[in-house]
Formats: sequence, structure tokens, C-alpha cells
Amino acid sequence: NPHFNSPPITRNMIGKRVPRSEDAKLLTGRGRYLNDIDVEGQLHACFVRSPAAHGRILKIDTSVASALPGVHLIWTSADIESQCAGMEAQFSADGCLPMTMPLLAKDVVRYVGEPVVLVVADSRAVAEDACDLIGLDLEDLEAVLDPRASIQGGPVANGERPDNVGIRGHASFGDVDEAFNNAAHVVSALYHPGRVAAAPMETRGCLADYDWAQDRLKLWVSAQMPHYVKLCLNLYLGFDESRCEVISPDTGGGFGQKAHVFPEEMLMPLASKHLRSPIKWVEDRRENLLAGSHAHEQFVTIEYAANADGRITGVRTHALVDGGAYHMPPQTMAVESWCTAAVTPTGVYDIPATEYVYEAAVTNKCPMGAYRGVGYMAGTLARECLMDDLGRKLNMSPFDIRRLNVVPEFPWTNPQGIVFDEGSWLETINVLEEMVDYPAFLKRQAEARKAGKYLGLGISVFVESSGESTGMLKAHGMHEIYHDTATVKMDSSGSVTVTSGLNSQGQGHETTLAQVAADVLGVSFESIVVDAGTSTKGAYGSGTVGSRAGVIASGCVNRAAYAIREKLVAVAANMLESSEDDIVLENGMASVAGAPESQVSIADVAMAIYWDESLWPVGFEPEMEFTKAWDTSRPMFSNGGHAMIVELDPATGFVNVEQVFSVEDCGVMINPTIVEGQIRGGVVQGIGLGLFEQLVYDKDGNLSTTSFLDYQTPTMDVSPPFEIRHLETPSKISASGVKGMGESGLIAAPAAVLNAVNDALAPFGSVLYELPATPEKMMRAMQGLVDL
Ligand code: MCN
Ligand code: SMO
Repeated sequence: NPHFNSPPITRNMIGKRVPRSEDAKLLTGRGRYLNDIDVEGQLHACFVRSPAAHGRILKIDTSVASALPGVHLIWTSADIESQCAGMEAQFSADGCLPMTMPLLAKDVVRYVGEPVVLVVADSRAVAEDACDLIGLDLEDLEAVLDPRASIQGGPVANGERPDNVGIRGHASFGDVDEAFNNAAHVVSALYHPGRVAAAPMETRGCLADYDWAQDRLKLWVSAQMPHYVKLCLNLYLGFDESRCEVISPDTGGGFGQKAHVFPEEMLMPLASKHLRSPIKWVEDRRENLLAGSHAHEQFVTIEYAANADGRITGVRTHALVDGGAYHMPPQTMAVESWCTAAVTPTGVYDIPATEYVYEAAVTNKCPMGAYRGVGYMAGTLARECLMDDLGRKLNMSPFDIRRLNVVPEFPWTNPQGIVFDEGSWLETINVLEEMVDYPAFLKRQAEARKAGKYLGLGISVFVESSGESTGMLKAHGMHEIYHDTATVKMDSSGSVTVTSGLNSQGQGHETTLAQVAADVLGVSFESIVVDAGTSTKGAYGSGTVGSRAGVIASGCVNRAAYAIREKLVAVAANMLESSEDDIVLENGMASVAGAPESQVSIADVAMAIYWDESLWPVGFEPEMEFTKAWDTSRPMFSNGGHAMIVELDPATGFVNVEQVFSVEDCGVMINPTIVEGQIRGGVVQGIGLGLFEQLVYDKDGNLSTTSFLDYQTPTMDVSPPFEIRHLETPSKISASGVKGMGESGLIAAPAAVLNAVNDALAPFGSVLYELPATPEKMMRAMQGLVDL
């Protein structure tokens, strides 16, 4: 199947630390983000959001608000119901039950922050004033807030799922009962990473401009999957896709949050069509924290059976997610728990039997969505922290217990039958140990303890499916597929435009995709322009999610550029009177192998293709623009690990991360500097989850952390120094051996934080099982008080 073939790429620009071409623009304030885009005559939107966790809507009084000068439209559910009954989300993992999210709450509100009324006015200020004048009468319904209770039944959070179950499934591979019956040691624990938000620097927003004269819609949206948003305009609102253009301009972070399609993004096009005016909606931070989707909170119970030496023979996992009031379209609340239970429990370890249950409880909270490392983070936390528990029990170092259990050779087939082609799993553990200089650390730790200072070392190793693809979904029995293309065009002067369906939220695709195209075509990096984020320029994309663009977009670019390469080679061979097999494209020149004086510039070849038929071989067809799809035929996996040294201040309970050591194996790196930036960013987000960030609901279901005063994200003052080492085990299935890595930092850093915290706590005899390890929790832990 040619769709899965990716011709090999020579490595010239690939692997170089090219400075990011987007940075001149982004770092000097010249980026154009959603809110920098204005259309003449645009109006502004604002929402009345539910003030209650659960309530029946008795009355919505809009009379005073609609009389306010400058107000153009006020919509409640009744105004739009006939046009769109809501967005249905379902996922093909076993046991995922469909749910529909209304665009505006109908009859019942189900979480604080849920959109209830849309107001469009001359300015955001007028729209906000109008929202304040709208009367919303609610009859209180019981708020369902405890996922561990509600998953058992009882009061219902959302009538569509009367048993409060959003997904429930289980599976078993290998003889788990035998493993536990014969175990010399059994260790188990319940891990609870807290509820967090992706909190991108740029909040959500969109601008819809419906042109009634041409029946065309333009939608700018800060999104990770603009093409999917366009599909939704058709699925939910009935717009012909050919009449829609969806544009994602520069994006100030997405981190998974912008991999959803939100009600607000469907309402702006509807209202713009109705009013025949452009309408902009940009949320504030409070809305973003209330309703932009929450993430990562889970209750993961995990249990290992081990033989007398410490070899793990079986693992049982139970992952429970607090899913909130609806499935977030399209991923649903399933991905968080399913992924934890089905994908992470064996990790890099040779564990022959695994059994798992995954569940998501429907509750009256903001829906659970994706955030970098969705599902993987909680699963890795449970697996890696329980590994340390087992090590402590057997008096083995965190390195030794891992080395004992790590998969010895490749290819390796896990109990579920998923094949891992290659990896550097054992080497990762060894390199981390060397980087940390473990004996020296132990000495320093012992001396520090004598002086009343508490140091801790935590390690965590991981394997992640990367380059998320159709092959990966199929390996897990899913039936969803991905569709991605790239368009490459060379113009008559030999410069190149690459259009990718996978836009960047900060990952640097403009740089890395140009590196790939430069190597395929033999032209300079500077002669290539990369365009992404618009739905009308040819290329298509399923979304910059699942650490896939480095693999998938570069595979698509490779195939499309290769088609142009073949054109160049054909004409160059004709011009140089040589065989096509002998033509080399390099440094902007086409030359004959072994006869370097016989050469012509690639620009001249391009010029000949456009303008000089006499230089063409017989039957030549002069296309210079190709769109090609590419997907991987099989899953691929990256691996790595982190070690962290922390210092716990016994007087305040504050944990400071002193140093991070990271090992990453993402195969061939297109750009090591970009890879290292991704590691740093992801790990610092992991430190946020580990030590600071938590969304807190009070007993009535009000979110009490709705600004950055209460919701504390990590900043430069808590960002530690890094030492990073790369291992390079190339993938055999991707173009040039690349594997994905954009999520790896956040996948594995929280586990390293918790392990380090617990190592620091060892003299106090306490072990913590939940994140974040705030000073308050640390003070309690030092007194031997550990909750949960
Ligand atoms: N790369 C490379 N060599 C490799 C692998 C990757 O040079 N062997 C480069 C890629 O070309 C790309 C970057 O590293 O420029 C990340 O690549 P990849 O792992 O393919 O991830 P994606 O580009 O698909 O980005 C998505 C991923 C996800 S899923 C989240 S969530 C996340 C993340 O990236 N969100 C981010 N990193 C982010 N970084 C920023 N700045 N902003 C976000 O919103
Ligand atoms: S959470 Mo990333 O968008 O897969």
C-alpha cells in the first residue's frame, strides 16, 4: 500500500539545530493570534454561564438586557435547538457510552460555567453588561460531585446517563489470578493526581464571518484541529464544507485543550449567519478555568504481584476518572481512563499478565478533556510510583528494581499482543543512573539529613505510543482512522511552499517541516516556506494531537516533496544527458554522481519545467504541486525517563526542584533544540501538576480556583536546571526514523516528582499518594498524617 510507504530521506538538514524560523515573529510581538484579527463591523459575544453545579432552569428573563443599547442578539437554547441539538461524542473503546453536549444548556444546567445564554453586542463590555441584566431562575438539584460514590449510582448528574457511567470496560490478558496466587510479594496503592487545566497562555476564542452575498463562512479559531472544526460545521450546523474556510492563526498554546470542539465555536457561525455580521468571542481566564475543559484527575488503583526476587508477574489496574457533566467532543471522557488502564500498566516492564478496569463517572463538574499526555500521565504515575514502593519493600534501589523488570530484548510483544519494534529501555535506566551519579547522591543525601535538610531523588521511565496513527488505533481494536496530507509546491524560481494539515501551537513545525523538505529536494532551508493552519490550501489534517506531527506531517511532506523530486530528476537527467539513477540533488544543485562538474542548479531545472518545453524528456508532465497522504502501518513507540532531585524545606513544607535529568529516545531528531524545548516545557508542566496546580471545587460544586492567583502554574522561578541526553533508536516505519515526543515531559515528570518527594519524606516514615504535593500536604506528611 503506497499510502504507508515513505521513501527514505537523506540526512543533511535533519538533525541540525536550526534556529526556529517562527521565533523572529513570535518573540518580537509580531505573531498574529486570534485576538489580533479584526474584521470590519465585527460584534462581540459573551455568555451567561451557569452559577450552579446542577439546577433546573425555571425562567430566563432577557427583557431588560435586550433593551440595552448596543445589544444585537440574545439566544437561549430554545432559539437554536431546531438548528443543532448538540454535539454527540463517542469513542470506539469498549464500553464508551455516547453523550450529547448541548450548545446552550436546555432545561437543566449541569456544571458551574456551562454556557446558558449567548449575548452578541457592539463590544465585549456591552455584552458583559447585558449578561449581568439577564435573570436566570434555577431550582437547585442535588450536585453530584464525588466520582467514587456516583459511579456506584445514586443521584444522577446528567439524565442521559442515569447510572452516572460515561465509560466502563475491562479486559484481562495472561493468567493474572495465577500471578497473584503464587506471588511472594503483593504491593498496591491508590494514586490520585489532582484536577488541573491545560491553561494555555492564549485562552480559547474564535471569529466567525458569514458572507451572505456568497453564502460563505470564514471561521478563525484558536485550535489544534481546524479541519475537524470544519467537518463539525457540516455535521452539526449543515454548512457545506466547500463554503467554509477555517483558519487557525498563530496559537499561544493548545496542550490538548484546543483539541476539542466547543459549543462556543459552533455558536459564533450560527449567530454570524443570523445577524449577517462578523462576531468575535474571546474568553477570559475565569471562563477558561471554569469551562475550557479540565484534565488529568484520576483515581488509579494499581497492584503488582512479584516473585521473591522482585520480578513482577502480574499487574491489576483500576482507573476511575471524574468525567464531569458531558463527554468533551470528540475525544470523550473515555480517553483519560481507558488510556491509563489499557495502555500504560506494563510500560517498559516484562510483565506477562495484566488485567484492568476503566471507568469514568459523570459528575456535575466541567467536562474532562485532553491535556498533554492524556491518560498516560496518571498511568505512568501509578506504575512508576508503585515500582518505587516495591523497591523500598525489597530494599532495592529505584534503578535496580527497574533493571530487574525491564524488557530485555526487541521486538517485544506485550500481554495485549502489541508489538514494540525497538527501544532503548534498559539503556535509559542505566544512563539516568550515570547522569545522577547515584552513589554521590546517596552520600550527599545522608549528609544533608544530618544537617536537617531533606533531599529526595525520584526517577520515572516511560514508553509512549507516539506519531498517533491509524495503525496505533487498529492495534487497540479501534475503528477510528486518521487522515492527513501535505502539499508541496515548487515555483519556477525553485523556491518551495509546504502546506501541512497539522498546524503548530508553538511546537515549531515551520522549522522542522522545512528541514524535512530541504533534505528531500536538495534545496536550502531558507528557500522553503511552511504554511499550516488553514483549511483551504490543499493539505488536510486530523489534528496536532498524540505527538504525531513530527512523524505524520514529515511523512506526508516527504511523499509530496518526493513527487516533485522525481520531476526535477527527470528533467535534470535530460538536461545533463545522464541517467535518472545518477542524478544527485544537493545544496541547490542537480549533479551527476561521479561527475560533479556536470551540474545545473535546481532553480534552473524548475525554470525549465515551467517555461522551456525543449528541455523536457519525452512524455513529461509538468506538475510542480502535489498533495500526498501518509499514515503509519503500525504503532510506534518512543521512550525515555526523568530523574529529579528535590529539596524539602521542613519549616515550610515547600518542595524545590533542584535539578532535572532527562533521557529521551524519539528516534532520529529533526531538530534537537526543538526536542529539548519540548522536554523542558513538558517537564515544567509536570512540576506544576506535581507541586502546585489544582482546581478545587467546594462542597456545592463551585470552582474556587478561577484565576491565576488561586490556580498556581509554575513560572521561571521554580523552573530547575536541566541536563538532557538523547538516545537514538530510529523507527523503521517513519520517514528518516523519526518518532514523536511532544508529550513525553508531562507524561513522566509527575511520577518523578512524587517519587522524589517520597524519597525526601523517607526519614518521616510517610508516603504520599496524591498530587500536587503542596506545602500543606507536606507539612501533614512530615507529621505522619497522609490522607486518601
Ligand atoms: N520533533 C523532532 N524530532 C523528533 C520528534 C519531534 O524534531 N524525533 C519536533 C517536531 O517536528 C515538532 C516537535 O518536535 O516540531 C514536537 O513534535 P511531536 O512529538 O510530533 O508533537 P506534535 O508536533 O504533534 O505536537 C503535539 C504535542 C501535543 S499532543 C501536545 S498536547 C503539546 C505538545 O505537542 N502541545 C503543545 N507540545 C506543545 N508545545 C507547545 N509549545 N504548545 C503546545 O500547545
Ligand atoms: S493532549 Mo495532545 O493534544 O495529544
